[in-house]
Amino acid sequence: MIWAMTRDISPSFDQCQLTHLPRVPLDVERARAQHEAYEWALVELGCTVRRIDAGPDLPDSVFIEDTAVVFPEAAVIARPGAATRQPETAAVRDALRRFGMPMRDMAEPATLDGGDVLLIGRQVFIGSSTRTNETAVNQMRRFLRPLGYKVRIVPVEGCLHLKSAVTAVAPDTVIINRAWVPADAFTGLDTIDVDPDEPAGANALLLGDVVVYAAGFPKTRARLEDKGLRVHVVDVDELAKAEGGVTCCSLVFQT
Ligand code: CIR
Repeated sequence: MIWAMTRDISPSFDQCQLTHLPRVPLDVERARAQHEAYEWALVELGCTVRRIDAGPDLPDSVFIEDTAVVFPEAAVIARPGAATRQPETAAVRDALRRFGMPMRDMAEPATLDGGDVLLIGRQVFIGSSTRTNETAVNQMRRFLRPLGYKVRIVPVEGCLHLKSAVTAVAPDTVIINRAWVPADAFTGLDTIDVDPDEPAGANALLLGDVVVYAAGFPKTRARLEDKGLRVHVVDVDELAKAEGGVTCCSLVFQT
């Protein structure tokens, strides 16, 4: 069974953290409608969605990807880099525990947002960003080496997370904005560049052989489709005003 854990949008969503975008008014109801449509897209693509309640005082809690990284063997509970986001992990830990999976907790002074972790096969790329530090990378290495994963640290600049700059669109292919992340970190994989007019277009959620992708990047979408990839478009522009994308609104895992 493929699960997608999501989290409701908080009534305090408009107080979200922002790093690279100016603060603009957020329409919480519109964001809710887009979030629900996103959940239905995941259902259509074969996921069983489990939505957990929002924290009323946790503005960014909809961006559940940042609170944990779920590997087939164990879940790692993150320690988000923004202090306001650290209380988000408790409810996610409880929800994941119900699946009976082994759990590991990142420990202070490590900080890591799940948006900085890109898993491709047995390779784990971790973005060194404003949210994720080297201590976290070392802790991940200690958790993951015995499981046979190779951990690689990748510098990220100009955007929030590693997965703002690069994500997988097929088992051996990434979509990338090489202005934000060095492409040579991904040698051995095929790369598709974002269209220069769409720098934020590198965030895609690969579900089986379908790429879930934001409607806001039509030129980059054409590049994906030209490569023969199946793309399922979702409209998430209200969530994007809070610096969210398609990966960050779910934790997808298999049991
Ligand atoms: C934040 O700054 O933490 C949120 N406003 C956005 C988080 C987006 N997360 C992600 O892309 N993984």
